[in-house]
Amino acid sequence: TSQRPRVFVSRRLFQETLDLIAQHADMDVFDRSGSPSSEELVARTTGCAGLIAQGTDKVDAQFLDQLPDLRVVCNVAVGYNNIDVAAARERKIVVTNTPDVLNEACAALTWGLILGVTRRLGEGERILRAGKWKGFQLDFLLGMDLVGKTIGVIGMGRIGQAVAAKAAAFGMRTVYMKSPRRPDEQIVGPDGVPYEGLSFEEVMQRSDVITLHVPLSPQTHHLVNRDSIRLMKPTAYLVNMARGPVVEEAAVVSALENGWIAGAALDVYELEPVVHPGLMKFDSAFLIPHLGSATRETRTAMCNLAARNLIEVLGGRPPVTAIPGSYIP
Ligand code: 8YV
Repeated sequence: TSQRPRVFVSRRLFQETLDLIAQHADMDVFDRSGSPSSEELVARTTGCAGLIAQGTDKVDAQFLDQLPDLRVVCNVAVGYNNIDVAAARERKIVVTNTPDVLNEACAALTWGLILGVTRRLGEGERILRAGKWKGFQLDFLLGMDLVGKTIGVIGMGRIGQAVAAKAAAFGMRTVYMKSPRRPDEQIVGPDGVPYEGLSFEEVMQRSDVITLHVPLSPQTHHLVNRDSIRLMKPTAYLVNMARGPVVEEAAVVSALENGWIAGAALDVYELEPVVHPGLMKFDSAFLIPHLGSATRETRTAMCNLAARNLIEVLGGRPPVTAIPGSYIP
């Protein structure tokens, strides 16, 4: 007799999020660790009006064609390169993401990556844990000062601006890549002073730290490649908190091998969870496993925002945070 919509939740969520969804829908939850295969994702979403998805669940035309009852897909991620937004729009399916709630967590850990690679934290910890520390030495594990240096933000959106907002606290000057779509836009820092907007090439050439915060799209795929990485100073560091394929990993390996750059700090990889074996060879690579938004507070907020989007759309109301270009009923 239940008229409640059915939904599939493709990963374990927090209990409070599940409780929220359960007030409004009958749900099936993928309750194992890991991810459902694409077959299982289709099978368990069949007959559902809603899907709570992860950034690694591929939601394309072929997937959607198998799910005629689907009305809304809610990504637990700000990135939505896993979703074919146009294909969803053609099928009148709403798609949502989780912007803003993760800005501070991602920005804070970007500074963690910057400090990690410029101050050689990974190397230091490995030496200490291996029992190889010989005691204080004036010339041991020397890094680079941030004060007085320039940080170059590629992708000055919500997360990029949250990163830039902390740069002055480290005594750094900020430059950023002007959006090719909005060349006249001025972006102002917390002190009311506009940051210096430059071309991609100028940012690569002038910065001591390059930090990437662009979405993955055909335009940004391998934006940092063999050619563009050669624009960087040999003393500069590359940081990627965006999406793996924005960087050609093989080019980073060559750059570390040949001393084209001083180091690289990566949170995301081209073929997660596979990491290019070449990167593992270099202490100048500081590598962490896709942890940008991974705090209890932020992940809870992301899951709850995805649930709110689901509930709003299934209740016949507009979503809270639709992906740009989404169908809106
Ligand atoms: C997601 C992320 O949790 O928000 C994003 O875009 O990269 C992460 O915070 C991850 O994509 C899994 O959905």
